[in-house]
Amino acid sequence: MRKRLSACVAAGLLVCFAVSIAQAAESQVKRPNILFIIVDDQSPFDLKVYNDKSELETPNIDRLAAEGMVLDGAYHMGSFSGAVCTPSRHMVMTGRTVWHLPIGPGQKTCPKNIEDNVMAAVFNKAGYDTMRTCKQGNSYSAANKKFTVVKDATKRGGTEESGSAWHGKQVLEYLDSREATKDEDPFLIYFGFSHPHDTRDGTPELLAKYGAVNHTDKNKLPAIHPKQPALPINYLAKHPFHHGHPGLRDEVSVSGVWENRDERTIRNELGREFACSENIDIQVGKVLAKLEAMGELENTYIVYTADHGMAIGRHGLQGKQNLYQHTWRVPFIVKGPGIKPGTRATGNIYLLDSLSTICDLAGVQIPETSEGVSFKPVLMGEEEIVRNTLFGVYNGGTKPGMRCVRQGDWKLIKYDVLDGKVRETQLFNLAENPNEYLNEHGKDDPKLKDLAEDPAYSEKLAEMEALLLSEMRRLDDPYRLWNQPDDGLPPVREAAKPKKNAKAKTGKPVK
Ligand SMILES: [Ca+2]
Ligand SMILES: [Ca+2]
Repeated sequence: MRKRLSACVAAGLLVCFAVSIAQAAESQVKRPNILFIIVDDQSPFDLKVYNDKSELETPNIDRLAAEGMVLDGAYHMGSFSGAVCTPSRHMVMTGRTVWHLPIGPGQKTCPKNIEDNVMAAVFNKAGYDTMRTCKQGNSYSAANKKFTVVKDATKRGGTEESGSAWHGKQVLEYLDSREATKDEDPFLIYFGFSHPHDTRDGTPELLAKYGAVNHTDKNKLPAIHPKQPALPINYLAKHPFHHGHPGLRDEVSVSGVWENRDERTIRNELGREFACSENIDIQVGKVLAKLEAMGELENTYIVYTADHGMAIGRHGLQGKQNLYQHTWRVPFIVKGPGIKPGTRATGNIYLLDSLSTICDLAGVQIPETSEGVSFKPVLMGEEEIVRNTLFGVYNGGTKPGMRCVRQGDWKLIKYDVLDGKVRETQLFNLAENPNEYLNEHGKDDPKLKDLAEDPAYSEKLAEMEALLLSEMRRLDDPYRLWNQPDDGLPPVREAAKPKKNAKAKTGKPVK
């Protein structure tokens, strides 16, 4: 009897053992899915995970953060065009740096075969099913077309059909069809939204929640409402000097804001932004629930990010054409296999690192044309950062434009615009002054201001100036600022087409 019992136990154990081996083998062959969520124009400081004072409610994004990792140092490298979306989305699709894109002043350095090496092309070759939905325009259409299933349309309305729910529906229907056909291939879904980019027409319920209205009368100010979000912490009624892009759409003609920077306008517009952002969160929640129901949630890397940040009253600015932290930084949250829940890291990543990183996570070969750095080691808790120095540019207006550089706690921003009429330098210690308060914010604490004019920091300023120049040289910035050597650079011809026999350069990881 005893013998029989132990034989039974042994047999049972054997079965268990065999089952767990089979499960292990299955999980080894089952490659992870990628769900890449990218919203249009969102400051990280709108989200509670980056700013606990924010009134925006995003339970599903909070859930991603609680089950994954939040990166505090995620940046977009910048833009040479007022349509900041366009270079940003080229960087996401190619993994190339801002002066090496297939568009813009550095296009002659971009390899001709770049379209075979964009995000969807790479994952198609690796046997992934690829699908996208996103807004149309201000994007990289040749790369977008490479997705096997494309459901693009610009949806910035306040209804199910005209707003963010439409993008969510495309993903849900795609997942339904995979279920119906029992498709077992891994997938890459690029889940883009058209909001919270203006026009920020929210749904009636969410607008009411944030006390906002879809303000359209240019001759009136919107009413103040107690439910509207508070003014941003670094709000100014006016930026202290001209940003250098006369007539810039985002600063003068956004419906509901125009050139107004008063409290009523800004709080109403933030309420609209929040209404649109919460609606996005609702759609994200539906897709997470669907993945869970399909049993795919645990085997999916989910990225949440934006193409760049946004001002909306911060520093007296409204648009995305500046290099303060609210606009240079992007939200970046990743959940997925091997990522410890509820963790944070600095990262020091660029959005353009996304391609190399999702390839690395999926075991897909990183294309040689990508200059991005995989930050998988950060996600796996093995490293805190992937680079020490970060560079940013905005020069879609007058040239050479704005530049910034960050290293450790220190950040330098320079403005050389309007034919030399504006030549400004700002120096911030972000550990002490994370909101980048200027003298105009009127803080009593002498640390809470721009330190560029303070002789006590002249050595630090010189160090940061040298660092900026070295980054501009390293990244092939075709411009120089007033106080930099010209390096014998030829004048930039803005509309230059790539030369027929231009030698293709492959990419190297950019630290
Ligand atoms: Ca955008
Ligand atoms: Ca398939």
